[in-house]
Formats: sequence, structure tokens, C-alpha cells
Amino acid sequence: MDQTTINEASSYIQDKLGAKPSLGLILGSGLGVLADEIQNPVIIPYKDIPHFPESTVAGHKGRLVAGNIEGKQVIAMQGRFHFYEGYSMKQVTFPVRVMKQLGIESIIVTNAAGGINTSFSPGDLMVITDHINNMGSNPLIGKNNDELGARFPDMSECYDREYIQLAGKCAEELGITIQKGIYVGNTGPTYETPAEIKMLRTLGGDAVGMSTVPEVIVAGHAGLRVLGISCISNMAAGILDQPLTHTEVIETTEKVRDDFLHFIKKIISRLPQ
Ligand code: 6GU
Repeated sequence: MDQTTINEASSYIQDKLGAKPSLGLILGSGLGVLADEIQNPVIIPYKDIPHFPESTVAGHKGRLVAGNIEGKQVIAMQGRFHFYEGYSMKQVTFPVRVMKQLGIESIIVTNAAGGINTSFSPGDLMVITDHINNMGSNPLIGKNNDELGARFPDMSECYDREYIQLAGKCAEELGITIQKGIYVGNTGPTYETPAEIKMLRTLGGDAVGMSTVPEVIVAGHAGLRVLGISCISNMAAGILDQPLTHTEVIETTEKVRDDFLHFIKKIISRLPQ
């Protein structure tokens, strides 16, 4: 995706926006409800945006919602693009480039994930402290555009330390218990086998999903400050004696919806302007 492509998408969006967004939001499976809380929303379907792919999964809406929430100008992706849908890593992360071009300085990336850490329970919210890219690819492969970021970007503090601390404080004030941990990004679309989950636990993973890692890599490359939040929608394979279903993922995210909303809104209200 070259600069012209990014500019064509961002110009199209910018023409419809009332104000410059400072914060981007990527809302995962079942977590799109946050976008419904945005005041004076400008809604832009992905299919209308030049060079945007279309999203295909049930429970993902496929549109941008821009406006004000908790005193901040935000632009939210209600639904994202997944590698398992057949999109390239560049396509999956294109919206991050576009949101950066629109002026965001920070991004909150959310997802539904399976719990690997046996002390977790379905319904837990986990602040992501680090990730393991287990997708076998990287969105930055190819010629580097030095205008967008470094050839060999540092990933040692990809998830902003201050934001992690802030999230902890917000949870405490709300009386919500949260987990902190390491997110493993797998390609999907299969869920893992019990043996794979055991391996990922040995490698240090706490939660596993099929998204987030590509977007966070590009956000890091672009110099954005990142906060990642996983909703533990189910325990991963081999922990409980039950099969995994996408229905369970959606049902759990619906159950924690209020906590999730309060938590994210409090964080947004406390982020620097
Ligand atoms: Cl168990 N695995 C993966 N890869 N993604 C998930 C999940 C599990 N649960 C929700 N999303």
C-alpha cells in the first residue's frame, strides 16, 4: 500500500469528518457496541472507502464510526479484516495506516480471545502487555517506506507502558478485576488443538486469537501509542471438557458488554487530549 493509496482513502474519509480524530479504536468480535456510544456519529461503510477491503464474518459490521466519546474525537472500526479471510497482511493493516494519516496519535485495539492461562475465566478482560506473532508472516515484509516508519522497528514497548498502568487504575476505580498478559496471534480459522494450546502456554502465552498482532505491528511502525484489550470469550482447547464455538465467543462478549463499555470509556476519558 503506497502513500497515494493511503491518501485516497484518508481524503475520502476526511471530507466526511467534522473534526480530526486523535484516537483510533479497533473493535473486535462482539465488541462493536462501543461504536454505538459515539456522539454525533459519522458512519462510513468500508465498501464506500477507496481501497478498503470488505469484512465477511458474522458479528462484524464493516464500517467506520467517527465522532465524540468521553470528550475525545475518535474513529472506530466496527469490524476488522482478518488474515484468515484471505486478505494480505497489508490489507489487514491498511486501515491503521489510514487512521494514522487522518491524525490519530493513539489506538485501542480490542479482540475476543481464548484463555490459555488456566487462572483465567470466560468473561475476563485482559490488558495486553506484549504479544507473540505466531502468524508466520509480518505486515512490514516488503520494501520499507521510510516516511511511514523504520525498516527494523523496535517492538520492546509496543504496548504503551503508561496506557497499561492507566488501564489498571481505571479497572481498580471501577471495581472491575482485570487480567494482564501476553496475546498470541494465530492465523486461524481453526481454533487450536489441545497440544497447540499446551505449547503456547509453555511459550508464555496467556490468551490466543486470530487478529490484533498485524495491526499492532503497523501501529508500532507508525509511532502510534497502543493499548490492547482482550475479552476472554472462552477457554482455549484442552482446558475445559467442551468444544469451542463462535456462538460462545459472541455470547460471552455480550455478557461482559457492560464492564467492557465502562472500562474502555473510563480509559478514553483519561487519555491525554
Ligand atoms: Cl481458543 N483461539 C483462537 N485462535 N481465537 C479465538 C479463540 C481461540 N477464542 C476466541 N478467539
